[in-house]
Amino acid sequence: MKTLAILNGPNLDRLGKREPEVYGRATLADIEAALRAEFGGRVQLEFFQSNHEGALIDRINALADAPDPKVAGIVINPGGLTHTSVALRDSLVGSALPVIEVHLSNIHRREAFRQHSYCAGAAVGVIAGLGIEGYFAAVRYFLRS
Ligand code: DHK
Repeated sequence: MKTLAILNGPNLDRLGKREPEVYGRATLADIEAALRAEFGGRVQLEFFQSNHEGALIDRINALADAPDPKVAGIVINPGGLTHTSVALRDSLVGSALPVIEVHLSNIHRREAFRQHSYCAGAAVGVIAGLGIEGYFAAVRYFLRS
């Protein structure tokens, strides 16, 4: 069975409470439960959330250095680090693992500063604006690829 890492960055621990009109009412625990319910028998899902850039980078580097079989892919919502972090991008590129970047909101309809993603260049694909469906679509992609 494949293993996928589902990584979430800063402030995504407050999903459900934080700007629900933008990010929805589902909590991160709700998303994890829904993904496990949908895909549990078909793929092993490893969830990790941190508000700290370095902790995310440490996790990605550990995934990259893990003995084979490594995770089959990374689904990451980098939160605000999307728009700021060269270091996170470098870690994703350096991992040589396939990455899908997910955003709950459509970052391209929002403030100008959200319309550039440092991480997108490290990703095979980017999903934005589909709410929690974006995580489902990303996992489905890895299951089929
Ligand atoms: C989540 C965040 O926390 C923001 O900083 C990004 C992203 C957008 C999202 O839509 O999931 O700009």
